[in-house]
Amino acid sequence: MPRILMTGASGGIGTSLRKLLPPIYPDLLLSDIKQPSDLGGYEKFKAADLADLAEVEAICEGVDGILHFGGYSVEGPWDAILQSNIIGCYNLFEAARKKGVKRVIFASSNHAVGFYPRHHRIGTDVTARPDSRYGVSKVFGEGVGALYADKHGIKVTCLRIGNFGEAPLDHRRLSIWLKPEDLVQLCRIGLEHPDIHFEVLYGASYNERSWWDNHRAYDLGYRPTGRAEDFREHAMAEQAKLPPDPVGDYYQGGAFCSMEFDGDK
Ligand code: 15L
Repeated sequence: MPRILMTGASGGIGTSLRKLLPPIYPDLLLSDIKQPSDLGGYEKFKAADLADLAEVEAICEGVDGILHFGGYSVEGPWDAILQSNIIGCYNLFEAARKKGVKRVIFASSNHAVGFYPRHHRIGTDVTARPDSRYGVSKVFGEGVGALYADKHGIKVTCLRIGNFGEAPLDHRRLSIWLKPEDLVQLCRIGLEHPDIHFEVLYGASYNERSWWDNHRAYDLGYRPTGRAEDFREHAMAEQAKLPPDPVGDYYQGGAFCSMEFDGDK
């Protein structure tokens, strides 16, 4: 039975996956800088600060595969991004190498490519166009993942996650929504598929308005069950409550693009 480590266990994605993963991976070790407030007696948890290599090595001991959801999950001050997503991500891969971890799933983000316009359909092989310091850190993470796959033989899957949740929240999220159960499928592909060396996949459900060519995920067996259009009315009603955002509404990354924006469209 493989031992799986999930970082970011107290975050949004981690909180949801803590409930969905145990039937598939009963030997699940949870980690975060702080313990989840509702930790169950049956759950195993070890705290670690990603910015501290020794602490990260300690949680990687005896682990077969890592789901790396830890780190700063939105745009933020440079120092916070630097500690959690740059140093923290490097530490995660380096600790994995030292401890002989075979597979890593890295939670990348749509914000690694957020400055592609919405009318531009992109695959996973496009040049990075990050829309924020956060997006830059995700490009960095994909780069570190590629290095550790090619140089050290770790099987790495980077998931450019759209918007994770029970339902798409607005017009933009109809294109990028990711249902929790579909993320579980993608994690399983990364942890189990025999053909993985280094992959970048989009973390999106079956969204008719998608801007992304995610055929590689489908080739690896991905069959999403979430359909964003089933929530269209609700998402559009929520969109109607939002003020217009000429920059954010033009680019894939939405408000991450318009934040601090003083460029030219
Ligand atoms: C992300 O990468 C963030 O983690 C999440 O909070 C959302 O902002 C999401 O992208 C999104 O683009 O909607």
